[in-house]
Amino acid sequence: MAFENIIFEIEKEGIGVITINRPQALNALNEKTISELREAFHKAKFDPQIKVVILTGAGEKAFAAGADINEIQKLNFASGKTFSERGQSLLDFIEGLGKPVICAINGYALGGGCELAMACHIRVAADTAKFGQPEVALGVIPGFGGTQRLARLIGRRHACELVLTGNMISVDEAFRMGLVNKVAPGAQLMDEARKIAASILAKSPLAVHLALASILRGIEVPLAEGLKIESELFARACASEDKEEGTAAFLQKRKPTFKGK
Ligand code: CO8
Repeated sequence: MAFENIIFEIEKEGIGVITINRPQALNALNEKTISELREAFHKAKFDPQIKVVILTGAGEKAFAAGADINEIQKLNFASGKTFSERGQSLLDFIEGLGKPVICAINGYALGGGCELAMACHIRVAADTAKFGQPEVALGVIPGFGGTQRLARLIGRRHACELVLTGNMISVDEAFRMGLVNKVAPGAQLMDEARKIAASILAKSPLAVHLALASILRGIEVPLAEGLKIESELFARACASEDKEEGTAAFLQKRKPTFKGK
């Protein structure tokens, strides 16, 4: 597929890999890159060949060093609001893709880059990665969901420190805070992400889809409502061919062959 600022590939076994490819600008997210990411994730959502997406950055230095500061400099009240809303809607789309998205963070994940990583479902980071929300140093605030997702993900205490100081943290600190799931040596980062993808791909695609929906829908509502959502989705899983196959395979001591139905 012909993109200028990203690479979109479909690997064997149902993995779509989207790579932000502006290493000369540390993969900063300009308008064009945001549009291309939107298009690629749209294709990934509706391509039945793709069951899991891995999102990463080109080069060894950065996953994404934020929104493009050249563009931020030109924003005023109205265009700033539109820019923020466009970024937020891309990240909402990724979070609600309906398929697992694994973020392989190969270097700096700053500002919009950290926000993009947070919209993914699982984050694996290179041991050289650095994280931060440095927007206040530029006189702005996180605008792609950072003030919201960060506090939900790692709690108000750590979120306030990161957003208010704008300081960068190491991957070890990010792991301790719960911002990343796993840390791997840089050279093994993609293999680690593929390992997680393979583990998901071996399971029922329908159950994975329903489980993800249950987590994402349930987290924003009171527990009692979340439990209702879970029961409904559990019932849907119980009525599926995958549940027949999964339980039969277990009882017959064989590997299941799931159809995603
Ligand atoms: N935007 C544009 N260009 C960038 C960005 C960026 N975010 N980050 C790096 N670059 C460019 C540099 O300008 C430089 O370009 P050139 O070679 O042409 O001079 C090139 O990438 C390499 O960068 P450095 O020379 O700076 O590399 P260093 O290794 O010295 O430093 C850093 C690496 C520490 C990552 C440094 O580049 C840096 O601090 N970058 C900016 C990080 C930042 O502040 N990010 C937050 C941006 S704001 C944001 O993301 C807001 C999101 C929500 C927006 C909502 C708006 C309404």
